Amino acid sequence: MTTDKRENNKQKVIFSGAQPTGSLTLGNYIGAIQNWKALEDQYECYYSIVDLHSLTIRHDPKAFRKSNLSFLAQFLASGLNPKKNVIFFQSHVPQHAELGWILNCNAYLGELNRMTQFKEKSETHKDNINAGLFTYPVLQAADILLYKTNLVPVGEDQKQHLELSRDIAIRFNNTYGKVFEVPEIHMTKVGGRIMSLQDPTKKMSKSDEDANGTIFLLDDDKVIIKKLKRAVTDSENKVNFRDEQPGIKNLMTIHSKLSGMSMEQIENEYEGKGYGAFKNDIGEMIVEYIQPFKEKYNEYMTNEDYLEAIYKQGAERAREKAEATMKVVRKKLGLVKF
Ligand code: AQP
Repeated sequence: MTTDKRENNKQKVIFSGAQPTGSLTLGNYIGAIQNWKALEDQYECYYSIVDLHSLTIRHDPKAFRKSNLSFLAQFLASGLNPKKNVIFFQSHVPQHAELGWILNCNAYLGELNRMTQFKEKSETHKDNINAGLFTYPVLQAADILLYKTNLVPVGEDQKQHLELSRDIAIRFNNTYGKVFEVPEIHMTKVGGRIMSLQDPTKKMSKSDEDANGTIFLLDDDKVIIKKLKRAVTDSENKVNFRDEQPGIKNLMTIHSKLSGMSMEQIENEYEGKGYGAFKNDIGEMIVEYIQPFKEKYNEYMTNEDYLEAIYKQGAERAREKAEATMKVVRKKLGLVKF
């Protein structure tokens, strides 16, 4: 954050995060991270690698540590400027867990039971339906509310969780007096939900068992082209943006986000050309688009000292703001000051 931004206390606050599981997908990038960069000059921005959320899934600690640092490098490679944005690991700011507990005491079982992501994840991780998976959206509310966040740039899948954060903020403010801002969702008009290349009724996801459905930003170029070639389409053989052709609709969305072309322009461009050329062009477009990302990522990954300096500085800045909020929260709740 620049000094100007810190001095201007009217500056609106942005918070968003990503879980350091595996590596970023094209869905994460188009739906959320690509938009973050555009906000850094107008807002006070907090971007977190939400490592505590990843603990809801079983993991290998050694691989997890590597994945955490890799995510930091991926955030930076996406172009986020660490001077203008506060970039940090969630676990380095203990106030997240503290507020998470407090908000758990202000969230209802009934509302958590309605969360569709919990239902989906319980299906995928039948052997480990832990309490953390269930209360995950409350920790997410804490992540957001801790910074008195006004806007949360996320993909469409997070809409329901954000509604819950708003409800919890309103409930807390009404019960104990105003502390939190009630956050608004900030979503891209096109590309808020990029779908799996193998099942266009399902969102593209890091943890999809079928890796062919997901483009990872760190995939090899050849793998990307191959995944595009295998993408599920239909037998219409017409590039049209319509609900009856969900596979093509998804590919057109990706095309439009990367080329800047409208759906109509894309339809005209591929009229009479069939799907082969269309898929191949998108594959090449993705490869070209993420080339600079990959180069920067490789540079950052060779410099662990630099990564450490960034996350330490980010944690300090985040803690300062988080602690200021927690002081008020503790007082409102009647907890004795230490
Ligand atoms: N398919 C998607 N299309 C658009 N936006 C998406 N996001 C995720 N998938 C898509 C947005 O990316 C941001 C970071 O997501 P996350 O790391 O918190 O995890 P997630 O939403 O649970 O995404 P994944 O990829 O599906 O992860 P796993 O498989 O680990 O659960 C969020 O803003 C999200 O909306």
